[in-house]
Amino acid sequence: MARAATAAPPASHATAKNGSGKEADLDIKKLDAKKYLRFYEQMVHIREFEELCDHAFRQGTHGIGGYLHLYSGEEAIAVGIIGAMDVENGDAFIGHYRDHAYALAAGSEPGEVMAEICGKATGCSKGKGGSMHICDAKLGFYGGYGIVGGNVPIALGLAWAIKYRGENRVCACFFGDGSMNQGGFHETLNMAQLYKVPALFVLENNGYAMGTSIERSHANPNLASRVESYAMEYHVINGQNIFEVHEQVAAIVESMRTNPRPVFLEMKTYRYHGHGAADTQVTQSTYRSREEVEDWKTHRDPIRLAEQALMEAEILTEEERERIHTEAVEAAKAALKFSDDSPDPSPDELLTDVYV
Ligand SMILES: Cc1ncc(C[n+]2csc(CCOP(=O)(O)OP(=O)(O)O)c2C)c(N)n1
Ligand SMILES: [Mg+2]
Repeated sequence: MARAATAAPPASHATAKNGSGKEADLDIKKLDAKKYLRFYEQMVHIREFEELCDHAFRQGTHGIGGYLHLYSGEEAIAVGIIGAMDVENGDAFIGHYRDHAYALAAGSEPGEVMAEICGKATGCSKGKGGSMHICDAKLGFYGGYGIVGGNVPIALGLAWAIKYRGENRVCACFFGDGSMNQGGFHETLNMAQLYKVPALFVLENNGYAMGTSIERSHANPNLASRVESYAMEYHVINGQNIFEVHEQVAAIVESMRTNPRPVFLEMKTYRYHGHGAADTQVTQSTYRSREEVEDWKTHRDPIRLAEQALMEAEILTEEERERIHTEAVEAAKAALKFSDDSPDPSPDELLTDVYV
């Protein structure tokens, strides 16, 4: 039997007012202030890192070739969920191609992530993967993945290994709404539930797969409800609110350790940039209106929401806020400088670490 969702998802993502169903009733003052200050700081660092990536892509002189998919607007999901995982004890996670934030949230070196995006030898995949293939196995991050939905069956394998070895770990898998119409997604969910593997399936529902809205591509736009056909437990969460994301997911992850099972999360969210850096549709407004983008940025920005709540609770001061933003800008610049100063991969490396 599927457990009830924590909130009924709205029929239409784009018109949803708060990005989720019921808002969790959280007293910020009763939460771990230090932890949420760290999460806030991480989100600001990720935002500045990505905004600088966008700038560097457009300058065209830093070596970012081909693809660049930015996560701006969705930061509370990576930070809140990876923050609920036990990286030191080997929890695993795998993402899709919008993947810089997963590595940064887990604690990867920003310089190495930037160098990978720019194709440098010092990159975390030695410059051979690029933006879509950031990977840091020592932190349990099994990588970004370019094939839509292709990472979902791999997560099943990672979770199955945990179960087979009788370990107390969990595996999280991040993917977009576009993945849910792939065949492998459905085979995976069926098997995950059948074998009760400790897999957390994290749908980042940002309303669009490239330029196609979920209403145009999903026969049932109530996405979380689709996993009822696998009798899988699911929850719908406001992905813009770090407090809601983290508190709810931390409790779910802990319960998965004592009661191993797959759980599906639908995170309601929004991406600010175009699908990839080559997609300038935000300004051209061909598949979504400028007003819609502005509305999310103004009323549902994860950083702004966290900032307001932390300041109201007198956990964050204006001085601290300014310091965090300044340091984040400097850290992003330092990461780009590290990449700029790094060599290109040597031609001798062409056939190492790759399948031939
Ligand atoms: C199997 C496959 N089909 C098509 C593509 C081209 N493609 C790349 S991203 C994308 C959209 C996916 O959107 P979604 O899963 O919602 O993730 P988001 O970009 O919104 O984070 C498509 C169709 C691909 N990479 N892989
Ligand atoms: Mg999407």
